[in-house]
Amino acid sequence: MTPRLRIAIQKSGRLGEGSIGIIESAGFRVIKGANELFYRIENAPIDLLCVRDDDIPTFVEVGIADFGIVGRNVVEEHGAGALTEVMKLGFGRCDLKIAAPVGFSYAGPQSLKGLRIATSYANTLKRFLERAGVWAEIVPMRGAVEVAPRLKLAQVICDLVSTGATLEANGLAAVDTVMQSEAVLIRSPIQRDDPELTHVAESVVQRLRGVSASRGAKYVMMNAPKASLAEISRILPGAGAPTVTPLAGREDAVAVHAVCQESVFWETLEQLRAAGASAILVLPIEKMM
Ligand code: PRT
Ligand code: ZN
Repeated sequence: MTPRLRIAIQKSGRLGEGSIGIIESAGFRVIKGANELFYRIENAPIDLLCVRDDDIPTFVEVGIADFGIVGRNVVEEHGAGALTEVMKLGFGRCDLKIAAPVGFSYAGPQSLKGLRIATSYANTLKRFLERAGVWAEIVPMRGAVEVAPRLKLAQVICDLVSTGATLEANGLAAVDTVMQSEAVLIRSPIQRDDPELTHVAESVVQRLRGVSASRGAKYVMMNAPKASLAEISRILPGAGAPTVTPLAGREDAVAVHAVCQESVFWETLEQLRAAGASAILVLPIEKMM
């Protein structure tokens, strides 16, 4: 039987869809068969191992999976050890934050001294407190951390926050950030000695890099007075040197094309217009390598 590469992904939950989405955007066709543990990739020797997110670092570490897609927060809590973070994938963004009842006076980690802090991220919090040289009592919880202060289980919590709605609904406010997180691709320290698999692994990395680079990136075109080229380059978000080409019959103006790595907002277009640009087009980019 020809060997197949394995990528561990979250079975369901917040990262499940995004993980399958990015793999499909990379041109790998996912077949969800009757087997709930494995999904097959139809057009490459790859299987997706669908598990709980907390188990992904272990599976990748011991080489049961060659790659994993998981929140950086989960890797950090597990301990990165020999795992390599290959790249950020641009979805599942959230922050691990310290939050306290509204009105709590916080002047840095020192304010946590001697308090009880409820969290599902005991290891990560412990390292944060150690770095700050602060001792506090960590109260480990599996879930519903946000109710701990109301139940007098802890004065403060350390939990993931994305919109902040959960904190607000529980009368809490974020006071500090322990770490920023998003879905990342991790790679096993155990390389399988098979040239075909090495080739497939490289293709996975290259294609995912291309997909995450092209997401959010836009191709921007416009006509612009030669005199405002410098200003226009400055306004274009995350663009390298733009391509500048002559416009037929126009001495004073040029066509400007640029790939913008960051979001292009209406405000950006207004600024470009104010700088003299006209006929501005913003196009999506499908693939990038
Ligand atoms: O079953 P399994 O163990 O696989 O899943 P799980 O329940 O442990 O994890 P899941 O699916 O909830 O989250 C998976 C990953 O999504 C996390 O490890 C993070 O990397 C990422 N992520 C992104 C989040 C959030 N945003 C998030 N908001 N994970 C959890 N939350 C929770 C948070 O814990 C809090 O309860 O959402 C609530 C806060 O959200 P807001 O929007 O109110 O701020
Ligand atoms: Zn989990």
